[in-house]
Amino acid sequence: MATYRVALIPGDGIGPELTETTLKVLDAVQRRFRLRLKFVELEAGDRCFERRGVALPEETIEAIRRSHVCLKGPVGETAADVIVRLRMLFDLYANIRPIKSYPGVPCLRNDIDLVFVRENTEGLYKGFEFTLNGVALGLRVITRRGCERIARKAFELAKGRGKKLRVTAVHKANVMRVTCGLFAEVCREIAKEYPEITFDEQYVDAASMRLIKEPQKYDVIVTTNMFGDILSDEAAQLVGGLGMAPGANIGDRYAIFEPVHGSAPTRVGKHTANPCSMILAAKMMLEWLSERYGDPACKCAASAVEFGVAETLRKGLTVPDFGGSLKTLEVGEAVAEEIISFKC
Ligand code: GGG
Repeated sequence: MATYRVALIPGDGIGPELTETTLKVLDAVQRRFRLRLKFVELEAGDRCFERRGVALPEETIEAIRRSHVCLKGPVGETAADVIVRLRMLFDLYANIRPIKSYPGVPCLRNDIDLVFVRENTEGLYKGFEFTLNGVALGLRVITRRGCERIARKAFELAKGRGKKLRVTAVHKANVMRVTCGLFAEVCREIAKEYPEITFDEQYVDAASMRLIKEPQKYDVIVTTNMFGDILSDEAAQLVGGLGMAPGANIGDRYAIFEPVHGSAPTRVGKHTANPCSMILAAKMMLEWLSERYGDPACKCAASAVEFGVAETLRKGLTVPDFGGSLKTLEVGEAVAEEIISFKC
């Protein structure tokens, strides 16, 4: 039976509540399937900064390096010092954010199933910002290599999903002719390697509108860093909000899984936050482990977690935001129960 070392960062705000809940789910996974997860709890984020004057300590970075994978809760004001930095340090160039409607969740339509493939290490989030003679400047970095690898990731993902076989590149090449121009040009080039996949392009402003008008038409959306961050929050609202939005930061060697949202400080201690974002991030983590290590137990476990989430939502076993009466941790317990009876 395989054992995986998981670097675990509970984070800030509602992060520890979501982490405790997700651990309940992963405990059921280990009881039901032939796999072991050895968690190594690590510090990072606002609380860590307040206590130690550093948001991302060296030992956290080193522990992630020594782990098979990392599962991270949300962090607050220090997001740029933690997750944005980790993406650069570990070259986690692909930010995968699925947007999917689940039965029982109040959402715009019940047939939404799309995924954002957001470039994660370049663009305006590179952090090249400075002031010069009273003028604040930010550099937007777009490289051919960065565009090639994210575009290829998007096409490979579309092929693997085998659904609508469509990749939509979202950019603003009519205005940002050089940076978005390069991104669009490279996406078109890579599209030629995948003749079985329909490729189209949309300007980011039009895409933000069409996401609301006809979200069911999208399959895989590939885009640059900041556009992807903004559009994926917008799209999450179509399927019930950020509580339903998991995310993966993936490179060639390392991967970090997290809920898309922030630390929601105003909700701390109420125990009403929807934990599905982090539970579904754990499902993505199991999927990645299954692919990376060729482990069928992880694949079954990932399916079980998604089944558990879908079943509990369908039965109304959810938090008050979705009309249920469960606390955050109780949602995890309900998902865990479904996992124990899941047939792979
Ligand atoms: N709007 C959701 C949120 O606050 N997410 C945390 C965040 O800002 N993460 C940085 C990123 O994903 O680039």
